[in-house]
This record gives sequence, structure tokens and C-alpha cells, in this order.
Amino acid sequence: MKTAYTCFCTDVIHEGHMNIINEAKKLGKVIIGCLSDQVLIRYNKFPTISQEERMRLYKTIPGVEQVVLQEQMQYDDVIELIHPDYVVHGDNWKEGPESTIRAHVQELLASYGGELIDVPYTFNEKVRKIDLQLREKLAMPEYRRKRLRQLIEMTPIVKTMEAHSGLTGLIVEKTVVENEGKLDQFDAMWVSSLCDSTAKGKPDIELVDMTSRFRTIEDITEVTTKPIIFDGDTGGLTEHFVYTVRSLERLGVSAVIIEDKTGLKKNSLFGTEVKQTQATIEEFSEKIAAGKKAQLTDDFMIIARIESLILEQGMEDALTRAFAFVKAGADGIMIHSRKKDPAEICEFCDKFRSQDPKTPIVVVPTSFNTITEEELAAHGVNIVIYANQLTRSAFPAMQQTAKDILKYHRAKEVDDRLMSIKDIITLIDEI
Ligand code: SPV
Ligand code: MG
Repeated sequence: MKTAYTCFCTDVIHEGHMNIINEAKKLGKVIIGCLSDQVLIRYNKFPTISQEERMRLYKTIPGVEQVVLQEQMQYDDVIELIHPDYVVHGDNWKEGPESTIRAHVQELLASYGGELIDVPYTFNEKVRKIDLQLREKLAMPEYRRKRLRQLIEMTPIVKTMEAHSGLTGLIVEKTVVENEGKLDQFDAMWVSSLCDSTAKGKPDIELVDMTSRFRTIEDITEVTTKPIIFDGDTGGLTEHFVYTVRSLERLGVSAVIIEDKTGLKKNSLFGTEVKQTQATIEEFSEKIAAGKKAQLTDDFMIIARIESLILEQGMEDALTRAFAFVKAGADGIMIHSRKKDPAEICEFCDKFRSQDPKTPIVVVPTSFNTITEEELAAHGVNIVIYANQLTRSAFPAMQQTAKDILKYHRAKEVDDRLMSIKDIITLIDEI
């Protein structure tokens, strides 16, 4: 009896999947691979049910002989294990980033005479509706809010990119790349005070009020599903912060990061060039504790950001504060630095981790941008935030276009660097 292998990453079985199973059944004994959670979050959407639940679901499909866990995006291990006569897959993977994986499967099968069967992908209203329902579930506040905690458990480092509008949210949501045979994407979004303020033409000094910042969050949540980390600046007055916590929870935000500064806050990347005052440990601990007391869900995280290295108060001060803020109830620590060399960040992480193996560490490698995600994870970092790169890349592109149109008195000269009209008018999905 021949064997036919197909890999699933779906949370529901619809007629499209049944079509693949039925085609596979015609070829031989059907084995389904369940893509592991860890791989799935790089490959596709975040799952709405766990890998154990998915495996159980696939076992209930009539005619399926066996279900195995596929723990790699590439098929090498699973093909070595099963040696299937056929790999069966929807033909949608012929296009886009997945096509590299398909090509590699073909190579693996060719080495022993196996065959790849592309089954025409089922596109119809019913299937589209199911996809939309799953997507909508991911976007719901109660599902979105808890996802950051889930991601911290699932992946060595949560990759977070700034978003300050519906459009930048869509870029973070939808950008998937293929690199060395693996697909990759961002896990979460950072609603940066710098970029949110800059987009409104305002300085990053807590001038843009919370109502307006919440509006930005809503613009993003309306068109995305990924979890949100909100830059809460200093958190403002403790009496106000408790209300901010409730509002953020209601909006489905996963975490707020507040920094231990007081008075007029300026952007950290100014460092000591401008006057900035650090809050006392007692003051800031009280704010954290009040926020934790106010929050109503278990999912929401309040992360304490330490400015000691930015304000040149030394490593000892940074560590003392970190332990004190964790004691006050902080669910994570963000340590910031404006040095180009990542050494002080690594030193902090190593020293913090030697005494606290679990509390999540967050870093923002804007200045120390040579360090890789893998290296950060090796120092115990759980969340990396690319805090402003979308804004900083868009600005020079727009400025150059404006200059060139002024220079040439027409738009022809800039046209070949622009997105096509067709692409811009079809960028946003219609409901
Ligand atoms: C932000 O993105 O607004 C931040 C990070 O707070 S930083 O600009 O580096 O201070
Ligand atoms: Mg900020």
C-alpha cells in the first residue's frame, strides 16, 4: 500500500481540506502532518487552537490513518521518517514565498522516486467566509490580548515592529519573507510614542493625548490581528494610569510599557543632551502596583522600562530598579540604551537573568543595531522591538519625491520608484 502525506496548519476542516484528503485517499494510506505551533507562527496565521487540539482534530477526519507532528518548515525530517510515495498539497503554494518550500519538497521526493501532487485550491464564498471568521477571531480583544504571553512561551524571541496607522499596521500584519528556505514574519506591533507623535507632526513629549493615542490603536486593530505593545511613556499620573490600563485592556492591547521618568518626558535617544528626570524607585513602584491592581484580565502585562543606562546612572542602579519593579508587580522589564555597542545591554541581561530566570526582558535595538535576534535571545531577551524603522524609511522616500516633483515641474521622473496605481487601489482588502 502506498502512502500519501499532506501537511496541515488549519484550525478548522473545510471542503478545501476534504478535497485534498480525498485526492490523497485515491493514492494510498493518508498521513497528515500537523505543523507545530513554533513553526506555524512563522509560516501562517497564529493558531486559534493548540497543536495538540489540531492533532486531535485531524485524527477525527475519516480515512486518515495517522497524524504526525511536523516540527520543521522544510520537509526533510518528515520525509526521512515517513518516506511517502506522494506529498499532496493545495496548488496555492506554487506562488509566493511558499514556492521555495514546494521546490525543496520536489527535490527531496525526486531523490527516491516520490511524487508531488498539487491539488487545485478550493476558492469559494464558503471557504472565504471560514478564513475571515478565523481571522476575525484572532482580532477580537480577548484573543488578541493574551497572545503576547502565548508568544513569549512559544518562540525564543518575539519580533515586534512599530505601527502608527492602519497602513503601517497592515505592513506588519502581512509582510512575509522567504529566507534560506524558511518563511518569516513579525509577531507583534509596537505603538511607539515617537512614531505616533511624528506621524501627527508633534514632538515626543506626551503632547499627543491618550484619546488620540487610543484612536491610533483603533485604526490599527480594525485592520490587523497581531498583538499590540503600547508605548505608555511615563504612564502619566498614577491616578490617570489606572484608567489607561483599563482602556488598553478593553481595546485588546497585550502590554503597556511605562518608563521610570517624571516631569516633562523627552525621547530617550536624546540621552543626557536634554534635561530628563528619573522617578524614584518608590514612586515608580507605586505606579506599577496601582496599574496591576486596576487591571481586570490576567492576560494584560505592565512592563517597566528602566532609563538608568540612558541617563548614565550606571549598571547597579539599572539592576536595583529592575528587581524592585518586578517586586512591585511588573510583568516584564525593558532595558534601554543609546550606545552603539550592545555590551551594556548584554551585561544587564546576563546579570538580571542570573537572578531572575523568568521575567520577560524587552529591548529596543535602535542604536545597538548590530546585534542579531539570535544573540539577544541567547542573553535572555524575550521581546525585540524595532521601534521606528518604518517611519524613518518612509520619511526620506516621501521627501525625495516631493523635492523631485518640485525640481522637474512634473511627476514623470519619480514614477518608476512609485507603487503602481493598480497596487495602491487594490492594497486594502474589501470585505
Ligand atoms: C518610542 O519608540 O517611542 C520609544 C523608544 O519610546 S525610543 O524612541 O528609543 O525611546
Ligand atoms: Mg516612546
